[in-house]
Amino acid sequence: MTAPSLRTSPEWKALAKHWASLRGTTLKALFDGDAQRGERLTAEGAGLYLDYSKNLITDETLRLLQRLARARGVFARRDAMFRGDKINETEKRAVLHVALRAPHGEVIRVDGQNVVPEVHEVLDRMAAFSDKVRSGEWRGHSGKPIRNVISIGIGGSDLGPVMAYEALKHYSRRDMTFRFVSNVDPTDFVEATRDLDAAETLFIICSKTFTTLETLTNAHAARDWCLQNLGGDEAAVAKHFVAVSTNAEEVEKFGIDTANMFGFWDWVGGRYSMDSAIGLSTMLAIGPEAFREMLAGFHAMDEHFRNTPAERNLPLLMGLLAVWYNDFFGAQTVAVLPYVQYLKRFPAYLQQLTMESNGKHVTLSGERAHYDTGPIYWGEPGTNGQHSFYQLIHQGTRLIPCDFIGFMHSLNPLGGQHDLLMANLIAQTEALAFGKTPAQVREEGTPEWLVPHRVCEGNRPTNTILAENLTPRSLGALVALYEHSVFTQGAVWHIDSFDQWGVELGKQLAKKVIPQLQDANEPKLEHDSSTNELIRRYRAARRSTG
Ligand code: G6Q
Repeated sequence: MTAPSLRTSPEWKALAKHWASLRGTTLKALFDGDAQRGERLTAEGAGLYLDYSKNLITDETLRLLQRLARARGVFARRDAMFRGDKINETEKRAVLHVALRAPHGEVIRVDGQNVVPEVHEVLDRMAAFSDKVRSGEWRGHSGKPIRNVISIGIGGSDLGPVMAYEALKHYSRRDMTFRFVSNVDPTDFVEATRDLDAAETLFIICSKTFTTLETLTNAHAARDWCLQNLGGDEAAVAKHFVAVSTNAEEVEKFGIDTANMFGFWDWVGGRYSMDSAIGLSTMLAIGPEAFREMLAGFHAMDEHFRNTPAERNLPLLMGLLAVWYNDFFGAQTVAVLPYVQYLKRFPAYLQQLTMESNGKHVTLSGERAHYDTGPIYWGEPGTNGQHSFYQLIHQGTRLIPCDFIGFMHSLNPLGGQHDLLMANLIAQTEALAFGKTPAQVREEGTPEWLVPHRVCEGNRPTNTILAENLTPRSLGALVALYEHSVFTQGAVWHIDSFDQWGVELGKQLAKKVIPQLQDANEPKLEHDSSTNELIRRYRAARRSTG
């Protein structure tokens, strides 16, 4: 079925007209006109508080955005996802990361089969394994307990685990070392292992397909390193390697006992897999109980997304606001600014979640999308970013909607530092919204020639997301919030948020270039002149270093 064109739909046209009518409206005027705005335009769910009052919206905007969501079938598509329908149409797969955190007893069917018991079976095996490793019962080849865990994976099999490990470090086993290797750049592996004792090191090879070049290359490097350092006995592999994959055959070929393989399913997309067995490193770090707490946080947000009316539905609101700025204001990016050092890898994680999901220019019906889809997500923790790129957000020529994320309590209280941190978060949203007028600048005694430089126009929209504490549970809820916001955006745009065909081409071409770099004989190069020359230069340099 061909979807009705988004831009010509009455709901879109109404929003375009409404957007034009808002021109000139300031956040100051909106707040002046409604003393309760900062309390009214807020919502809570799954332990998170969202203040979306500092957005360039009115009640009418919200009404029209919700109407758009309905007309675009967002709610029907959401229900189809939770039901296990194959909404990843280009790969003909169900999209069921929500099943990964479904409690015992829930029934979610894929091709007639309830998948929830399988999910719990894997979770239980992960828990049993984690307990063994954490207690020291699991021994390495030479009889030593495991003290180091290295997770090898890339993309969706790496970014989530890295982010979760950093985010939940406070809850992790501090007497164990956790590292992550993703890049095919040998430096990544060498630096991760240089000071470790192989006898105490466990590798988790995380690869859904178990065919990914980078991961398999690093996994082989790990095996060689282990064998070299453990006397060359192949039997060591069974004690120092486990796999997380959907591909038992390839795992076995690599030499990992499939008894030490933790499975997941084709209905879990890589970038939606940190709460599957791909999160085994997270479980080893924080323990099975805390991991289940994280799943409970995810699930609480799933339930919120599924059951809460549109006007109080956090992911829906955030997704629709992202559409609003992306398509009507022409905003190209969204900044995500966590005011918590533990979330330093959260923006990198979100980059993949958002941009691999919604970076599509073709709709589900195969037509070119005549509107902008996925914005660029980026960010850094506050307050660091304030001393770096915030200048552009405050005074640049581009509109950058920002998500500020903060927690009421610090996990590492130190004097009044947490107050300073949170004061900065709150003050930034105030400064971005209301700015500083020329009159205010003059009042400070600023010479006239400097006045324009010091004026901040304001009207920079922000969301503020607050939770009590950074815990496994609140992290789960936060990640699910963004997952479902991404879903909402993709559903409005009628794109497949769950495929990633665009990443294939580069991989295919690299496969052709590899032998051309390594060939002992001069290869016949038939690329464009730039690519040919880059290959020649690299070959020449490679020859000169022997
Ligand atoms: C994520 C993508 C991609 C994938 C990696 C690793 O949604 O599909 O980032 O996770 O390419 O793939 P494997 O897990 O199969 O090694």
